[in-house]
Amino acid sequence: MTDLTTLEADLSAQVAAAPDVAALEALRVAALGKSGSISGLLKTLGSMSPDERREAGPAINGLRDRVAAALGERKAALEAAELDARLAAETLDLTLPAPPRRKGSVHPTMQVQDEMISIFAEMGFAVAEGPDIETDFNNFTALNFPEKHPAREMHDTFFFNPGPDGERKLLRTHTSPVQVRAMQRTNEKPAAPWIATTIEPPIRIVVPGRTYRCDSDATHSPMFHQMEGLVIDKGIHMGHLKWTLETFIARFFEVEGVVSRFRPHHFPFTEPSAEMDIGCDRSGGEIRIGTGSDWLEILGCGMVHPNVLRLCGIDPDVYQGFAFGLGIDRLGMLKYGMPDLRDMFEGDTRWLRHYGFSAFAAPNPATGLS
Ligand code: 2NL
Repeated sequence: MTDLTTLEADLSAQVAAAPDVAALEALRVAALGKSGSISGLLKTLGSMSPDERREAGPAINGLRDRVAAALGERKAALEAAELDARLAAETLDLTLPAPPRRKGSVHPTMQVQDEMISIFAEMGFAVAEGPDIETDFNNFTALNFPEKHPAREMHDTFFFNPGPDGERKLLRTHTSPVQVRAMQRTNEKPAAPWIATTIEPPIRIVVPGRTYRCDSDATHSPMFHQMEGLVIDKGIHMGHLKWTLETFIARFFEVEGVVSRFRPHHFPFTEPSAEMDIGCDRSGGEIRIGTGSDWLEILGCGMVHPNVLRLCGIDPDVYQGFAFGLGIDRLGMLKYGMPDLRDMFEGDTRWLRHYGFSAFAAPNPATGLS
Protein backbone atom coordinates (compact mmCIF):
# COMPACT_ATOMS: atom_id res chain seq x y z
CA MET A 1 0.00 0.00 0.00
CA THR A 2 2.85 2.37 0.74
CA ASP A 3 3.85 1.75 -2.91
CA LEU A 4 0.52 3.09 -4.05
CA THR A 5 0.71 6.08 -1.69
CA THR A 6 4.23 6.94 -2.91
CA LEU A 7 3.25 6.48 -6.54
CA GLU A 8 0.20 8.74 -6.09
CA ALA A 9 2.25 11.42 -4.31
CA ASP A 10 4.88 11.24 -7.06
CA LEU A 11 2.35 11.47 -9.90
CA SER A 12 0.45 14.31 -8.19
CA ALA A 13 3.65 16.30 -7.80
CA GLN A 14 4.61 15.69 -11.45
CA VAL A 15 1.12 16.65 -12.71
CA ALA A 16 1.19 19.85 -10.65
CA ALA A 17 4.63 20.67 -12.02
CA ALA A 18 3.92 19.87 -15.72
CA PRO A 19 4.83 23.07 -17.57
CA ASP A 20 2.64 22.59 -20.66
CA VAL A 21 0.04 20.40 -22.36
CA ALA A 22 2.71 18.33 -24.15
CA ALA A 23 4.50 17.44 -20.88
CA LEU A 24 1.15 16.54 -19.34
CA GLU A 25 0.39 14.21 -22.23
CA ALA A 26 3.74 12.46 -21.72
CA LEU A 27 2.83 11.99 -18.05
CA ARG A 28 -0.58 10.54 -18.95
CA VAL A 29 1.03 8.01 -21.29
CA ALA A 30 3.60 7.07 -18.61
CA ALA A 31 0.87 6.43 -16.01
CA LEU A 32 -2.30 5.39 -17.85
CA GLY A 33 -0.95 4.37 -21.30
CA LYS A 34 -0.76 0.76 -22.44
CA SER A 35 2.51 0.07 -20.60
CA GLY A 36 2.07 2.84 -18.01
CA SER A 37 2.77 2.40 -14.31
CA ILE A 38 -0.90 2.29 -13.22
CA SER A 39 -1.85 0.04 -16.13
CA GLY A 40 0.95 -2.30 -14.97
CA LEU A 41 -0.58 -2.41 -11.47
CA LEU A 42 -4.03 -3.18 -12.89
CA LYS A 43 -2.55 -6.13 -14.78
CA THR A 44 -1.26 -7.67 -11.48
CA LEU A 45 -4.86 -8.02 -10.22
CA GLY A 46 -5.34 -11.10 -12.43
CA SER A 47 -2.72 -13.17 -10.59
CA MET A 48 -3.91 -12.25 -7.04
CA SER A 49 -5.97 -14.42 -4.70
CA PRO A 50 -9.62 -13.30 -4.32
CA ASP A 51 -8.87 -11.84 -0.85
CA GLU A 52 -5.86 -9.87 -2.06
CA ARG A 53 -7.83 -8.67 -5.08
CA ARG A 54 -10.74 -7.48 -2.89
CA GLU A 55 -8.36 -5.14 -1.12
CA ALA A 56 -6.00 -4.11 -3.93
CA GLY A 57 -8.67 -3.73 -6.67
CA PRO A 58 -10.50 -0.68 -5.25
CA ALA A 59 -7.19 0.87 -4.18
CA ILE A 60 -5.62 0.65 -7.67
CA ASN A 61 -8.82 1.67 -9.47
CA GLY A 62 -9.23 4.60 -7.09
CA LEU A 63 -5.67 5.65 -7.78
CA ARG A 64 -6.30 5.43 -11.54
CA ASP A 65 -9.46 7.58 -11.29
CA ARG A 66 -7.82 10.23 -9.09
CA VAL A 67 -4.76 10.49 -11.36
CA ALA A 68 -6.98 10.72 -14.45
CA ALA A 69 -9.02 13.48 -12.81
CA ALA A 70 -5.88 15.37 -11.76
CA LEU A 71 -4.53 15.13 -15.34
CA GLY A 72 -7.83 16.48 -16.68
CA GLU A 73 -7.93 19.41 -14.29
CA ARG A 74 -4.30 20.33 -14.94
CA LYS A 75 -4.90 20.12 -18.70
CA ALA A 76 -7.85 22.51 -18.49
CA ALA A 77 -5.82 24.91 -16.34
CA LEU A 78 -2.83 24.82 -18.73
CA GLU A 79 -5.05 25.40 -21.76
CA ALA A 80 -6.76 28.34 -20.07
CA ALA A 81 -3.37 29.82 -19.20
CA GLU A 82 -2.14 29.35 -22.79
CA LEU A 83 -5.23 31.12 -24.12
CA ASP A 84 -4.79 33.98 -21.61
CA ALA A 85 -1.16 34.35 -22.70
CA ARG A 86 -2.16 34.46 -26.42
CA LEU A 87 -4.92 36.97 -25.74
CA ALA A 88 -2.47 39.17 -23.86
CA ALA A 89 0.27 38.89 -26.51
CA GLU A 90 -1.70 39.04 -29.77
CA THR A 91 -3.55 42.10 -30.99
CA LEU A 92 -6.15 42.27 -33.75
CA ASP A 93 -6.18 45.49 -35.80
CA LEU A 94 -9.80 45.91 -36.78
CA THR A 95 -8.99 49.10 -38.71
CA LEU A 96 -6.93 47.13 -41.30
CA PRO A 97 -8.63 47.20 -44.75
CA ALA A 98 -10.01 43.83 -45.88
CA PRO A 99 -8.06 42.13 -48.70
CA PRO A 100 -9.57 43.20 -52.05
CA ARG A 101 -12.04 40.79 -53.65
CA ARG A 102 -11.34 39.75 -57.23
CA LYS A 103 -13.98 41.22 -59.50
CA GLY A 104 -14.98 39.77 -62.85
CA SER A 105 -14.79 41.97 -65.93
CA VAL A 106 -16.74 42.46 -69.14
CA HIS A 107 -15.02 40.82 -72.11
CA PRO A 108 -13.79 43.43 -74.64
CA THR A 109 -15.85 41.80 -77.40
CA MET A 110 -19.05 42.22 -75.38
CA GLN A 111 -18.09 45.78 -74.43
CA VAL A 112 -17.43 46.65 -78.08
CA GLN A 113 -20.67 44.91 -79.12
CA ASP A 114 -22.58 47.06 -76.61
CA GLU A 115 -20.81 50.19 -77.89
CA MET A 116 -21.87 49.36 -81.45
CA ILE A 117 -25.43 48.57 -80.43
CA SER A 118 -25.74 51.83 -78.52
CA ILE A 119 -24.61 53.82 -81.60
CA PHE A 120 -26.98 52.01 -83.99
CA ALA A 121 -29.84 52.09 -81.47
CA GLU A 122 -29.55 55.86 -81.40
CA MET A 123 -29.91 55.83 -85.19
CA GLY A 124 -33.15 53.84 -84.92
CA PHE A 125 -31.91 50.26 -85.42
CA ALA A 126 -33.38 47.38 -83.43
CA VAL A 127 -31.29 44.36 -82.36
CA ALA A 128 -32.19 40.97 -83.86
CA GLU A 129 -30.73 37.61 -82.91
CA GLY A 130 -31.03 34.07 -84.22
CA PRO A 131 -29.68 30.51 -83.87
CA ASP A 132 -26.01 29.58 -84.40
CA ILE A 133 -27.06 26.33 -86.12
CA GLU A 134 -28.64 27.12 -89.46
CA THR A 135 -29.96 25.59 -92.64
CA ASP A 136 -28.00 25.64 -95.87
CA PHE A 137 -30.85 27.68 -97.37
CA ASN A 138 -30.70 30.51 -94.79
CA ASN A 139 -26.90 30.64 -94.72
CA PHE A 140 -26.15 30.29 -98.46
CA THR A 141 -29.03 29.77 -100.90
CA ALA A 142 -31.16 32.74 -99.79
CA LEU A 143 -28.03 34.89 -99.99
CA ASN A 144 -27.55 34.19 -103.69
CA PHE A 145 -24.50 31.94 -103.21
CA PRO A 146 -24.08 29.87 -106.39
CA GLU A 147 -24.35 26.09 -105.92
CA LYS A 148 -20.57 25.70 -106.42
CA HIS A 149 -19.37 28.69 -104.35
CA PRO A 150 -16.06 27.94 -102.49
CA ALA A 151 -17.54 29.11 -99.13
CA ARG A 152 -19.85 26.10 -99.31
CA GLU A 153 -16.86 23.74 -99.36
CA MET A 154 -16.11 21.54 -96.38
CA HIS A 155 -12.89 23.42 -95.62
CA ASP A 156 -14.65 26.76 -95.00
CA THR A 157 -17.85 25.73 -93.26
CA PHE A 158 -18.55 23.49 -90.26
CA PHE A 159 -21.25 21.08 -91.43
CA PHE A 160 -23.23 18.65 -89.27
CA ASN A 161 -23.93 15.14 -90.47
CA PRO A 162 -27.12 15.01 -92.58
CA GLY A 163 -30.33 14.35 -90.62
CA PRO A 164 -32.85 11.56 -91.39
CA ASP A 165 -34.41 13.79 -94.08
CA GLY A 166 -30.98 14.24 -95.72
CA GLU A 167 -30.80 17.92 -94.69
CA ARG A 168 -27.31 19.07 -93.77
CA LYS A 169 -27.29 21.72 -90.99
CA LEU A 170 -24.26 23.97 -90.44
CA LEU A 171 -22.75 26.50 -88.04
CA ARG A 172 -23.60 29.87 -89.56
CA THR A 173 -20.63 31.46 -91.32
CA HIS A 174 -22.11 34.97 -90.91
CA THR A 175 -25.11 36.46 -89.11
CA SER A 176 -26.93 37.08 -92.42
CA PRO A 177 -29.36 34.15 -91.84
CA VAL A 178 -30.93 36.26 -89.06
CA GLN A 179 -31.66 39.03 -91.58
CA VAL A 180 -33.01 36.39 -93.98
CA ARG A 181 -35.40 35.28 -91.22
CA ALA A 182 -36.42 38.91 -90.58
CA MET A 183 -37.21 39.47 -94.27
CA GLN A 184 -39.12 36.17 -94.52
CA ARG A 185 -41.28 37.21 -91.55
CA THR A 186 -42.64 40.16 -93.53
CA ASN A 187 -44.57 37.56 -95.55
CA GLU A 188 -46.16 35.84 -92.59
CA LYS A 189 -49.90 35.79 -92.92
CA PRO A 190 -51.64 37.10 -89.81
CA ALA A 191 -53.06 34.31 -87.64
CA ALA A 192 -56.53 35.86 -88.08
CA PRO A 193 -57.78 38.68 -90.34
CA TRP A 194 -58.13 41.11 -87.40
CA ILE A 195 -54.51 40.62 -86.23
CA ALA A 196 -52.19 43.14 -87.86
CA THR A 197 -48.84 42.08 -89.32
CA THR A 198 -46.37 44.27 -87.49
CA ILE A 199 -43.30 43.23 -89.45
CA GLU A 200 -43.90 45.10 -92.69
CA PRO A 201 -40.88 47.06 -93.97
CA PRO A 202 -39.20 49.31 -93.02
CA ILE A 203 -36.73 46.87 -91.47
CA ARG A 204 -33.87 48.48 -89.56
CA ILE A 205 -31.89 45.90 -87.64
CA VAL A 206 -28.38 45.15 -86.45
CA VAL A 207 -27.52 41.52 -85.80
CA PRO A 208 -24.65 40.74 -83.43
CA GLY A 209 -23.58 37.19 -82.74
CA ARG A 210 -21.16 34.30 -82.94
CA THR A 211 -20.12 33.04 -86.37
CA TYR A 212 -17.96 30.08 -87.41
CA ARG A 213 -15.45 29.29 -90.12
CA CYS A 214 -12.69 26.65 -90.50
CA ASP A 215 -9.86 29.11 -90.10
CA SER A 216 -7.23 29.68 -87.40
CA ASP A 217 -4.24 32.04 -87.24
CA ALA A 218 -3.29 35.35 -85.56
CA THR A 219 -6.15 37.19 -87.28
CA HIS A 220 -8.67 34.33 -87.72
CA SER A 221 -10.40 32.22 -85.10
CA PRO A 222 -12.82 29.34 -85.88
CA MET A 223 -15.39 31.23 -83.78
CA PHE A 224 -15.62 35.00 -84.04
CA HIS A 225 -18.22 37.71 -83.53
CA GLN A 226 -19.89 39.56 -86.32
CA MET A 227 -22.36 42.35 -86.53
CA GLU A 228 -24.37 42.87 -89.64
CA GLY A 229 -26.88 45.58 -90.38
CA LEU A 230 -29.88 45.59 -92.69
CA VAL A 231 -32.20 48.38 -93.77
CA ILE A 232 -35.14 47.67 -96.10
CA ASP A 233 -37.53 50.39 -97.20
CA LYS A 234 -38.83 52.15 -100.28
CA GLY A 235 -36.23 54.30 -102.03
CA ILE A 236 -33.17 53.19 -100.02
CA HIS A 237 -29.92 53.99 -101.85
CA MET A 238 -26.11 54.02 -101.42
CA GLY A 239 -26.27 57.53 -99.91
CA HIS A 240 -28.18 56.15 -96.90
CA LEU A 241 -25.59 53.40 -96.54
CA LYS A 242 -22.63 55.78 -96.74
CA TRP A 243 -24.05 58.25 -94.21
CA THR A 244 -24.95 55.46 -91.77
CA LEU A 245 -21.47 53.90 -91.89
CA GLU A 246 -19.57 57.21 -91.79
CA THR A 247 -21.62 58.34 -88.79
CA PHE A 248 -21.07 54.99 -87.09
CA ILE A 249 -17.29 55.03 -87.64
CA ALA A 250 -16.85 58.59 -86.35
CA ARG A 251 -18.78 57.77 -83.17
CA PHE A 252 -17.18 54.36 -82.66
CA PHE A 253 -13.58 55.57 -82.90
CA GLU A 254 -14.46 58.83 -81.15
CA VAL A 255 -12.37 60.90 -83.57
CA GLU A 256 -13.48 63.98 -85.50
CA GLY A 257 -13.06 64.05 -89.25
CA VAL A 258 -12.09 60.41 -89.86
CA VAL A 259 -11.89 60.00 -93.62
CA SER A 260 -13.27 56.97 -95.42
CA ARG A 261 -13.54 55.56 -98.93
CA PHE A 262 -15.69 52.91 -100.58
CA ARG A 263 -13.71 50.47 -102.70
CA PRO A 264 -15.67 48.37 -105.24
CA HIS A 265 -15.83 44.73 -104.19
CA HIS A 266 -17.86 41.58 -104.79
CA PHE A 267 -20.24 39.73 -102.47
CA PRO A 268 -22.88 37.34 -103.85
CA PHE A 269 -25.56 38.95 -101.66
CA THR A 270 -25.09 42.63 -102.54
CA GLU A 271 -24.96 44.61 -105.81
CA PRO A 272 -23.18 46.96 -105.94
CA SER A 273 -20.81 45.83 -103.19
CA ALA A 274 -18.02 47.75 -101.51
CA GLU A 275 -15.40 47.52 -98.85
CA MET A 276 -15.03 50.53 -96.61
CA ASP A 277 -11.54 51.78 -95.70
CA ILE A 278 -10.77 54.46 -93.15
CA GLY A 279 -7.78 56.79 -93.04
CA CYS A 280 -5.04 55.82 -90.62
CA ASP A 281 -1.37 56.24 -89.80
CA ARG A 282 0.81 53.11 -89.60
CA SER A 283 4.17 54.90 -89.24
CA GLY A 284 4.67 54.43 -85.48
CA GLY A 285 4.52 50.62 -85.55
CA GLU A 286 0.90 50.81 -84.39
CA ILE A 287 -2.24 51.89 -86.20
CA ARG A 288 -3.63 55.35 -85.40
CA ILE A 289 -7.07 56.12 -86.72
CA GLY A 290 -8.13 59.57 -87.95
CA THR A 291 -4.72 60.82 -89.06
CA GLY A 292 -2.12 59.85 -91.65
CA SER A 293 -2.29 58.85 -95.30
CA ASP A 294 -2.68 55.04 -95.04
CA TRP A 295 -5.92 53.07 -95.48
CA LEU A 296 -7.38 50.36 -93.29
CA GLU A 297 -10.15 48.00 -94.44
CA ILE A 298 -12.83 47.79 -91.77
CA LEU A 299 -16.05 46.39 -93.21
CA GLY A 300 -17.97 45.11 -96.21
CA CYS A 301 -21.28 46.48 -97.44
CA GLY A 302 -23.58 47.00 -100.39
CA MET A 303 -27.12 47.23 -101.71
CA VAL A 304 -29.08 44.02 -101.07
CA HIS A 305 -29.08 41.95 -104.27
CA PRO A 306 -32.52 41.76 -105.95
CA ASN A 307 -32.21 37.94 -105.97
CA VAL A 308 -31.81 37.98 -102.17
CA LEU A 309 -34.89 40.20 -101.74
CA ARG A 310 -36.89 37.89 -104.03
CA LEU A 311 -35.67 34.70 -102.26
CA CYS A 312 -36.78 36.26 -98.94
CA GLY A 313 -40.21 37.20 -100.34
CA ILE A 314 -39.67 40.93 -100.81
CA ASP A 315 -40.47 42.56 -104.18
CA PRO A 316 -37.30 44.34 -105.38
CA ASP A 317 -39.41 46.60 -107.60
CA VAL A 318 -41.07 48.00 -104.47
CA TYR A 319 -38.40 47.77 -101.78
CA GLN A 320 -34.65 48.35 -101.76
CA GLY A 321 -32.15 47.82 -99.00
CA PHE A 322 -28.59 48.15 -97.85
CA ALA A 323 -26.57 45.78 -95.70
CA PHE A 324 -23.17 45.70 -94.09
CA GLY A 325 -21.05 43.31 -92.05
CA LEU A 326 -18.14 43.84 -89.70
CA GLY A 327 -16.04 41.82 -87.29
CA ILE A 328 -16.70 42.86 -83.67
CA ASP A 329 -13.51 41.24 -82.31
CA ARG A 330 -11.42 42.77 -85.09
CA LEU A 331 -12.75 46.29 -84.54
CA GLY A 332 -12.28 45.86 -80.79
CA MET A 333 -8.64 44.86 -81.36
CA LEU A 334 -8.17 48.01 -83.43
CA LYS A 335 -9.85 50.30 -80.91
CA TYR A 336 -8.27 48.91 -77.76
CA GLY A 337 -4.91 47.74 -79.14
CA MET A 338 -5.13 43.99 -78.62
CA PRO A 339 -2.50 42.34 -80.85
CA ASP A 340 -3.67 38.71 -81.27
CA LEU A 341 -7.23 37.59 -81.96
CA ARG A 342 -6.62 34.14 -80.45
CA ASP A 343 -5.94 35.64 -76.98
CA MET A 344 -9.54 36.84 -76.92
CA PHE A 345 -10.94 33.31 -76.61
CA GLU A 346 -8.27 31.70 -74.38
CA GLY A 347 -10.11 32.53 -71.14
CA ASP A 348 -6.81 33.65 -69.52
CA THR A 349 -7.87 35.62 -66.42
CA ARG A 350 -4.71 37.78 -66.54
CA TRP A 351 -5.62 38.89 -70.08
CA LEU A 352 -9.22 39.47 -69.02
CA ARG A 353 -8.11 41.57 -66.04
CA HIS A 354 -5.89 43.64 -68.32
CA TYR A 355 -8.26 44.21 -71.24
CA GLY A 356 -11.64 43.68 -69.55
CA PHE A 357 -14.10 46.45 -68.66
CA SER A 358 -15.92 47.24 -65.47
CA ALA A 359 -19.51 46.04 -65.43
CA PHE A 360 -20.42 49.60 -64.42
CA ALA A 361 -18.86 51.11 -67.58
CA ALA A 362 -21.83 50.19 -69.79
CA PRO A 363 -21.57 52.08 -73.11
CA ASN A 364 -24.11 54.81 -73.52
CA PRO A 365 -24.16 57.54 -76.17
CA ALA A 366 -25.00 60.19 -73.56
CA THR A 367 -22.26 59.46 -71.01
CA GLY A 368 -19.63 58.17 -73.44
CA LEU A 369 -18.83 54.80 -74.91
CA SER A 370 -15.93 53.58 -72.83
C1 2NL B 1 -17.86 41.40 -94.48
C2 2NL B 1 -18.99 41.56 -95.40
C3 2NL B 1 -21.30 41.89 -95.50
C4 2NL B 1 -23.67 41.73 -95.80
C5 2NL B 1 -22.53 41.40 -95.10
C6 2NL B 1 -26.00 41.02 -96.06
C7 2NL B 1 -27.04 40.33 -95.47
C8 2NL B 1 -28.19 40.14 -96.19
C9 2NL B 1 -28.31 40.62 -97.44
C10 2NL B 1 -27.26 41.27 -97.98
CL1 2NL B 1 -29.46 39.26 -95.49
N1 2NL B 1 -26.13 41.47 -97.29
N2 2NL B 1 -24.87 41.18 -95.38
C11 2NL B 1 -23.57 42.57 -96.89
C12 2NL B 1 -22.34 43.05 -97.28
C13 2NL B 1 -21.19 42.70 -96.58
O1 2NL B 1 -20.21 41.51 -94.75
O2 2NL B 1 -16.76 41.52 -94.91
N3 2NL B 1 -18.11 41.15 -93.23
C14 2NL B 1 -17.09 40.98 -92.25
